[in-house]
Amino acid sequence: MAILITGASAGFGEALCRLFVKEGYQVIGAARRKERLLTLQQELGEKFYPLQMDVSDQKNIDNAIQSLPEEWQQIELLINNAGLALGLEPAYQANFEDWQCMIQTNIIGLSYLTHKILPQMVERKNGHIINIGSIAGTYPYPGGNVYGASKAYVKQFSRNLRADLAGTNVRISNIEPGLCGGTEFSNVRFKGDDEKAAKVYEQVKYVTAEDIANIVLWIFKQPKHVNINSIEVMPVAQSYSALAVYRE
Ligand code: NDP
Ligand code: 8X3
Repeated sequence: MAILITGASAGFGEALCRLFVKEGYQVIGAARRKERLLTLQQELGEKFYPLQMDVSDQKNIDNAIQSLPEEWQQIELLINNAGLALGLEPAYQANFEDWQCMIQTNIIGLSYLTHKILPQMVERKNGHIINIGSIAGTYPYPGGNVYGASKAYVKQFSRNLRADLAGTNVRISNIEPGLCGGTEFSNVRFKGDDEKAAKVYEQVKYVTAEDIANIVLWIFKQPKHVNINSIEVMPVAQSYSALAVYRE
């Protein structure tokens, strides 16, 4: 049985691959950048299978999953981690192509892969899907528009999956991280403006990819009769602020 981790070429996904291989699991790491996956394979060895897959393209998902050798086809844990935010402009200035890309990746890609893998889990009466949502799916912020909405989808989709999966033994969890640094998230959001990206993490003791990987492993290692529905995690340095009031 294998663990399928999307978004394995960077950030959370890369840390997840390292941790799960270290724990002795067979790990399929999926992403678009094959060379990154091959470098990871050199580090992790035969327990790691690099799978080039673009989750925003359904045909590509079909082909990638079909290409898996037989001994890698049984998935006991799917970690839907691949995702992105693009831009931080207000909705009236945002680029619609960015919105489409986030919807295609964070919503449609995640749903399609889930739809593809779920039946084998239900048939075996054993499986677990861990989605990577975000605090942005709960707390709105200026410029979060479609990114936050896509993560709200992940939250509610996870809950509704639980409703459908009652009696199947298949577990569903949603992790909602806040400010996490050391990944490419903000470099992607700001489209390669690395200086702007670095400012997001300045003088903050942020949550790391390794912290998230440890939480995912803990969720998965709970006894099979225990389902962690959701976990919201922030750095201690991040907290709430008052609702904004616009004064004329
Ligand atoms: P990174 O940008 O570091 O990593 C994102 C990963 O997703 C990369 O491996 C990238 O690989 C992959 N990816 C993106 N688009 C696609 C695609 N179309 N097909 C396949 N893979 C894709 O980000 P993080 O590790 O920080 O984020 C991981 C997840 O966690 C995301 O869903 C993000 O929304 C969420 N998150 C992040 C937070 C943070 O503060 N960092 C906080 C809350 C949630 P490649 O480009 O090679 O395809
Ligand atoms: C990433 C966290 O607050 O930048 O999902 O949206 S945030």
